[in-house]
Amino acid sequence: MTTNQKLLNWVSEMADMCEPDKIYWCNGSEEENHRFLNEMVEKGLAIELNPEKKPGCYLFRSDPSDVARVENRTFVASKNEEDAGPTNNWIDPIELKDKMKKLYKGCMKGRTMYVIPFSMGPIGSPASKIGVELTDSPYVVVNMRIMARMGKEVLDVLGDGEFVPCLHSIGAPLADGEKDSTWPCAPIEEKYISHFPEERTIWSYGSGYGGNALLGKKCFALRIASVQARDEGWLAEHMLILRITDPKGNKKYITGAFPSACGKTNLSMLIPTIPGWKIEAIGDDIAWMKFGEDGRLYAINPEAGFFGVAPGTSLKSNPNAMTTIGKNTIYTNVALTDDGDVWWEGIGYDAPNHLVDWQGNDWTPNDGRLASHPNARFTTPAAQCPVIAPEWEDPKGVPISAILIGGRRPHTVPLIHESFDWAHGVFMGSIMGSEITAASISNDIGKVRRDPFAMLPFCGYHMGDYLQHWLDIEKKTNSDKLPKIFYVNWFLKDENNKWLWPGYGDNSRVLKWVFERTSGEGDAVKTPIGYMPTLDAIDTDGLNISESDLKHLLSIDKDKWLKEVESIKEDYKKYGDKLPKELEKQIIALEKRLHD
Ligand code: O2Y
Ligand code: MN
Repeated sequence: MTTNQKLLNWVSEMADMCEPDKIYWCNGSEEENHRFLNEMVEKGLAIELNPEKKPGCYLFRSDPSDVARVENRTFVASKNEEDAGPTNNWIDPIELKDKMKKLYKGCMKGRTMYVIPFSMGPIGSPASKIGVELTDSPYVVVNMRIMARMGKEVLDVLGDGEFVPCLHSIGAPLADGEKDSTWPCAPIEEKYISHFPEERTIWSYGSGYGGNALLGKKCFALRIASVQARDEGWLAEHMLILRITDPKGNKKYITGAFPSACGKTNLSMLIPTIPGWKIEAIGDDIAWMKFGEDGRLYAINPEAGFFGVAPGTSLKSNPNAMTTIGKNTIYTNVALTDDGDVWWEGIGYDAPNHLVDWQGNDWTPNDGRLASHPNARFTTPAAQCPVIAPEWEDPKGVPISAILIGGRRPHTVPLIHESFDWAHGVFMGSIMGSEITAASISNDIGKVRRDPFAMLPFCGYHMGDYLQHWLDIEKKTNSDKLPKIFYVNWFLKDENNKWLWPGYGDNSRVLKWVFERTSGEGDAVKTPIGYMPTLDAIDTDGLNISESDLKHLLSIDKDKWLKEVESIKEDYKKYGDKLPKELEKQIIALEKRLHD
């Protein structure tokens, strides 16, 4: 097992508090995985899909109250409130631990406590970090096995070293003889997804779903890792990583930060529409970037799988994802067909006449209800992706030439612009975001929710300090070694609310310009907001797009940008004294350039 005394002590202390019936150390083997899956099928917690349609695949249905990350129950409990900043929920760590210890007391009665040693990043890579998750959910175990490297090999590499302790309970103890439900969890007001950044510890209680429960992902690889990255001089980011190859065989690596649900998974594995170009995936959600000896930033994907949104995934939007999820995949909250396959809205073909919906009820097409939950997920091994880059597990990581940032902006922000330099790129990252469309926040419809580097829900410390950390990265190397930063916007609309850019595989046309710019090529004009491609610099061969639409995509409206400046100034107020001075200078300089 292990001789790591700190780990043994912690497991025994947590077991004393949670009082599980049994403790099981996961070895990560195939046999163990099948055993857990079969047990869950036998207990009615999971459904094995038809092996002729979806070999090695299982369907789970969550409780309707436990279907997504819960930002309002996610806490950053730093010692000082100021260190968490205005965009995180803060509770004093002593008070929070007291509260949670009461909930944890006896919370695993009638259940097994699984010990999951896991590595974020390839096992043994100097860029990787180890965590140990304790959980009473076998669903979490089988998902963690896909999303991270887990088991005995990790314990061997850990030795007596440091690990991030991650405690998780679904918060549903079982009394003697009590029948279990199919997705036990605690009520919303008892859910806590808590981070203790100084201690590098995670405590999660009450939810079994996704980012709340698979603690290697958002909790460790972003919230805790962002604090480690700040202290150790690197970047833990909410970014995809892709490899792009030109027709001559030259390769470059690009990362991209986009807010949740902006198509990172699709972009990371897209099939280019321009002949001879190739895109291969390295990661679809998280990038850890550290300096190599040559002064360049190298990225690893700390994850081993994709936890993607099923609805909307189709042969049109993402054929490579559709192939990836054809086997050995865990589906959560999608609909079940009568022949043991899955279906969801936006899968690209009509629903059959009968389905069982995500809540286990009969469903027919004219019911007027969704058959799958909008946040239904697939958990699938990255290694199965037909376009996974061969070096996706290289322990050194891959050298990054360009960083993309972006969001959903139907107006104002052009298809692409490039920063003048690193500091200007950080400014662009600080102002990115999406226009608000959701009816639940209807007062804000049309306003921009700024989400710096897509990290607002995932940064484990003050966002003002985070932006300063990005600015400080420049001082660690020569500026010509740093990636170039580009702001992309696939979501521009015309006055009739029609998309101006086709998106999907045609986004490769924009990536081609990025590739060229990082090679000292690609025509550009200097504008007040950055460098923009000339009209003929974007390859539109074979694309049916009017010149006026292209002009709209590649131009800026100064009046709209002056309004944007006002909205940025307003947004910046929330950082108070922590707004980096450099960003104050950048907004003044942008305003001046717009007036010149
Ligand atoms: O709802 C959840 O628990 C999952 S959220 C998620 C999953 C995969 C990748 N990104 C995200 C996100 O919210 O950014
Ligand atoms: Mn994400």
